[in-house]
Amino acid sequence: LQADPATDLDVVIVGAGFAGLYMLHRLRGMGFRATVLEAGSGVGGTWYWNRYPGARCDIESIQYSYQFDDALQQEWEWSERYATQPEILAYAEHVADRFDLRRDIRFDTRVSKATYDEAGHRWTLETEAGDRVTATFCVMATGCLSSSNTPDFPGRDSFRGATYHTGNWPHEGVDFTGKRVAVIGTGSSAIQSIPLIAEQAAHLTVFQRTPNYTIPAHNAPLDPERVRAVKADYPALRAWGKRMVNGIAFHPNVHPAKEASPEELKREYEKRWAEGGLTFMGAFNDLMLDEAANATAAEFVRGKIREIVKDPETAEKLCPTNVIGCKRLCVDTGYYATYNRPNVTLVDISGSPIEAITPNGVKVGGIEYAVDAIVYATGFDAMTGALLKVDIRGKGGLRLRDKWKEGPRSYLGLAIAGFPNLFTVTGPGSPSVLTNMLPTIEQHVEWITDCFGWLREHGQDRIEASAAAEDAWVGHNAEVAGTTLRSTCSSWYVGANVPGKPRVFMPYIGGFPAYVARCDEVAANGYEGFAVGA
Ligand code: NA7
Repeated sequence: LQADPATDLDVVIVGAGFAGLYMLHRLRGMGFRATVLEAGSGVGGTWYWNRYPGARCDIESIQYSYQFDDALQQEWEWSERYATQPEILAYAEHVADRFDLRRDIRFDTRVSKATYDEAGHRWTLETEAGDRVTATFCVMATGCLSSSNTPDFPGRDSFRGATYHTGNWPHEGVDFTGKRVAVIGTGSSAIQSIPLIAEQAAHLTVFQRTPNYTIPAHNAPLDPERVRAVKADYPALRAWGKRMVNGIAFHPNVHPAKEASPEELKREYEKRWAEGGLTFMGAFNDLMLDEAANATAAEFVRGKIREIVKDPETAEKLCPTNVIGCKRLCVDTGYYATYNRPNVTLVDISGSPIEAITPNGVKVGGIEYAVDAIVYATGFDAMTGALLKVDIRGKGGLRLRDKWKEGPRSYLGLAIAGFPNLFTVTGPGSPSVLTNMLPTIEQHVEWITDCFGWLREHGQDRIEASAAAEDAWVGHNAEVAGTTLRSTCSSWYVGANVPGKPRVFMPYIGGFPAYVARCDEVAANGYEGFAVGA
């Protein structure tokens, strides 16, 4: 590879979350010169920013971790079944220190523009501070849920109290003691934070546009016996996860709900509810394929809500009516029971949206709810938001924002036609958010870095996805998305939470094994679907 004399970089990586950290480590090991540009003051990405009370991963800690280094996975000790944000952040920091990564990460550096120079085959990245970095390759490791979404309610800035977004929480924490608090939104972030905010606040008012299904986490300290058993053969657990559509090692039921008796349905759902977590959707194999089958799982959860929540009116408001698992299932600790507290009020805004934020609070249906603090748990401009915040310009000055006007298009979720030498980790078109993110990140990083190694071996320094390969991948994505119930509701998977965002099912839903097989096949065939040159 040609090194730029000014910056001497082969690869510039944007983002120091789990993707950027491993990318840097692996590139170094291969002898490439790489630097990471990171907007935050520390590593961890999602886990650096999302510091709201109760923030946890909804994948078990023993599986939500790197596997590229056996000593790391053997030595690191998770304390709970589902790790908290501080513990995951500590893990990211440990990885950065263990592999001495920080010396090649520029913190507090937000990238504003990335431009491809066709003649020189190089990318130039500009930062908000006006610095420039050039490199042969640019890897966007900017995350899927990293660009927060705050609805533009009328009067939003007139509020006199404190305002927070779950995805951008103050590092020093927030004390809600004695305060009247509003939480807007009932997605995963709200569902995790509401029980803890309710314990502190004088009064909590939750504004719910769409109720969500959530399954108890049954979180607990990790059983040392289980940890010992896993660590005795960690590769076996990892390999099992990789055989699963969602990249998580678990036991899905191979039988359809449609053929189960009412007793069998109840037994299986009770068992999964008692186990807790996302694997609830593995209760039967047709839950995401057949509406009638899905309805049996949905009705079971509604039954649980009605059992837990004492006030029948509140319970009904909390009961979702849409397909279960269409939006990402939530995993909670004491969420529904929180509505039994005398200091918690649920306001259903499904029929009457928030009219305005006033100096005193939130106004809905002509009623003003006076509060001291507003928590926006309103989610993210998912998958494309962080990429499009950067003004990315490819061949002929083509802007990614223009290319993706009708929705994101990519080849394998890794590369984009018209944007040579640019790669995205967990980009739209990759299975990313539908899988256990860590193994998916590792697969992407290994595929991309192997590609760089292959180019070097072949004396090449230019690679671009062809429009035909991209079209075929986008078509295949749409086709598989159409086969499941997952694309049928208004979720962030289809960009529905951001007004004006084109409705496209963004992640690849064909499953982790099928995706890996396709990526491997492309590489084995000399990077089929890519144009390669020097
Ligand atoms: P989500 O899951 O996108 O949830 C955002 C919530 O905010 C959701 O309940 C939305 O209601 C609500 N929302 C968004 N805009 C508005 C407006 N304008 N008015 C009222 N309510 C609104 O984000 P999270 O941060 O909770 O979780 C993101 C992912 O992180 C999650 O899936 C896990 O993978 C981890 P809506 O449902 O759109 O009606």
